[in-house]
Amino acid sequence: MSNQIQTHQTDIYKNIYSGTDAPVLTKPKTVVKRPSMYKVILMNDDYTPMDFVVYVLEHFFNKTTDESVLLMMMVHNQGSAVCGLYTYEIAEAKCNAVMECAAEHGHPLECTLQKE
Ligand code: TYC
Repeated sequence: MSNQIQTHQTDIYKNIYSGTDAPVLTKPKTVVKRPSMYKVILMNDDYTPMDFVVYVLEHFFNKTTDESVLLMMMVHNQGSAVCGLYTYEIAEAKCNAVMECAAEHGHPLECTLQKE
């Protein structure tokens, strides 16, 4: 998605006549919108080893080992947890990278995106 910075230019250099015949240039209105943010949600399953989930949280979400263990246990006990908030492209890339890495190691670990 390339809408991180959207310019909205309705009146591009509209000519306004100012009493005389001389044209006056007005500045275009530029509106900068914040990009939408997406939660990456890690899902529990019965098969992925706990230490693999800790590894994933450390390596893909830049968590410390302590944070990763806590978050992994939260997913294990509650079914899911948010492990990061990113713009769409980054959230999607993280999600795909995690599931690809898990599949390469034979684990069914899944994560999903949820718009903030
Ligand atoms: N429930 C898994 C187990 O008991 C551990 C696990 C935790 C799996 C978090 C996935 O996202 C997950 N081995």
